[in-house]
Amino acid sequence: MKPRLLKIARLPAMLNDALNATYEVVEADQNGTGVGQSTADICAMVANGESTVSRQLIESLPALEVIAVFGVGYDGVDMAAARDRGIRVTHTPDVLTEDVADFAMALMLGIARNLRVADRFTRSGAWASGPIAFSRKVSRARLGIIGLGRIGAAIARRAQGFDMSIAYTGRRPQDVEFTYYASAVELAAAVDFLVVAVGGGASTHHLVDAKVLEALGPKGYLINVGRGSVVDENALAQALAEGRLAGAALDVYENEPHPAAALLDLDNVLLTPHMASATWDTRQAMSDLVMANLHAWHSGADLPTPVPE
Ligand code: NAP
Ligand code: 8YV
Repeated sequence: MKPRLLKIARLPAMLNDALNATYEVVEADQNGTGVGQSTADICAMVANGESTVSRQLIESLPALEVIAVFGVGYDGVDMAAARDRGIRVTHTPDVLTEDVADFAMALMLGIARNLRVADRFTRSGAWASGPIAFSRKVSRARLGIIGLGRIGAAIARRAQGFDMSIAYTGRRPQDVEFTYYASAVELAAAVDFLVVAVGGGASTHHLVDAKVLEALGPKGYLINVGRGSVVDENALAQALAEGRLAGAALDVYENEPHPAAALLDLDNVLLTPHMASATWDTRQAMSDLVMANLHAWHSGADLPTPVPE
């Protein structure tokens, strides 16, 4: 008989196929609701960056031993509850870093150079009535990165190719050539483009609030490829609508899959559906890593990529 696994994420076919070959897969929504009554022998779970694995869900699964997150961010998992039960948690670091950094650059260029408006302008025929309005130069601008981790550092490397000056904030300065600011407000005041590359959780909740947006100012741009919870989305929508911020490009939101309604009609906003790591190559690599972690857990071997805590 196949072991039973709970899946609380929409996963690519390549991973679904691999899971189905080894497990009897039980499905529920991204919070684990709808899992039904027969939970007693579920021993493994697969979640993703949009899932919430609450203490209540963990406690409802008495045989659960491992949670494999299809993604690097595991802020959705109640780690204290997992620890209390001795449940192992794994994630997929490194394999997605390049794609997410590439996408951050795409968002930065896209919003600064007004690609969304330009596409509509070209298609609608408005071009025949005159040229499009000027946009904002990215090369040699000042970039600020919140969270100089794997992804933040990869963004910095790409930005060096654009001759941008680079500054960052984090919990502590690192041994790097970039300028460190102790707070997000100080960083925001010193840059043109502020990129969020930090994960979610209590310590980063609304790290980008009204004060940070004010410091970034009417010529500043915010890009978020980290987590929606890091940015106060209502404060952001207000600042954008009132011209107190030049623009924003967001891949992640406080309440996915529902961006704040106030953002939807604004032209100075570029919105994408949490897709920064969604290329064929990377999704294959993430799928392989999820399976490698599950196989290792199953055979009692060392887990390839346990979460660091
Ligand atoms: P990482 O290597 O752990 O980097 C996170 C960085 O954030 C670390 O350098 C850390 O630096 C900093 N940090 C942590 N807590 C902080 C705090 N309270 N205040 C300020 N800085 C803090 O992780 P990663 O692989 O780069 O991934 C980062 C995040 O990107 C993930 O957690 C996930 O949320 C997000 N992500 C999004 C997508 C997407 O599809 N949009 C895809 C992949 C990942 P210090 O320790 O020096 O503070
Ligand atoms: C994925 C992510 O899109 O790695 C993360 O933390 O948020 C993304 O890579 C996500 O896990 C799939 O939903």
